[in-house]
Amino acid sequence: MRRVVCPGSFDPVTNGHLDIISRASRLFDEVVVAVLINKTKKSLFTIDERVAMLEEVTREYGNIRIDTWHGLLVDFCRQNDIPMIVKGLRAVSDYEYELQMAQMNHRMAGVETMFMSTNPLYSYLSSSLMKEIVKYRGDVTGLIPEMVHQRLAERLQE
Ligand code: COD
Repeated sequence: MRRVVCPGSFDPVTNGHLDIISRASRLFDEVVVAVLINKTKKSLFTIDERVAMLEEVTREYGNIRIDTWHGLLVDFCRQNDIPMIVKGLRAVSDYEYELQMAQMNHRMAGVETMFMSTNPLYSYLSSSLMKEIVKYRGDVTGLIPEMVHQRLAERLQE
């Protein structure tokens, strides 16, 4: 079975994430979306809330599994028999850090990284920007799923 992992914080999932996940779902038998637990990073949604949103918005693809992990991504890959990571590259600024991680992950465990160029519709999109714009009631139409928009608005405007 050809399996790939799409890792991230997903706080919350955006249409940029979904674009990469859906494209990967057409290339691999199974895409494992791994929500990485980073206790030093302050998040808006709990891990369970992020997982629930991801499950809801990826259900239509049919070959997505959502999981969580605390620790090195390569250990998750080893444990789940996953030989490849998929990442979206938004801009040159993403590239240097992503390249460094890809090389380190390959050195540590022989895990490969596949980079997909971001859909230009979403190249300026990040979870942080979505939080800021929704907080001040800005327009995020087409940038996050409607259900995510509702939960963000509830959380940020409560
Ligand atoms: N368009 C396309 N792709 C996008 C977009 C967009 N608009 N936004 C995000 N993405 C993709 C990127 O590939 C990004 O890496 C991924 O989605 C996740 O994005 P975020 O913002 O949810 O998550 P990050 O950047 O906080 O996640 C970083 C990781 C958790 C993936 C990384 O830190 C990691 O692998 N940590 C594990 C610990 C580890 O193994 N460390 C050693 C590394 S050598």
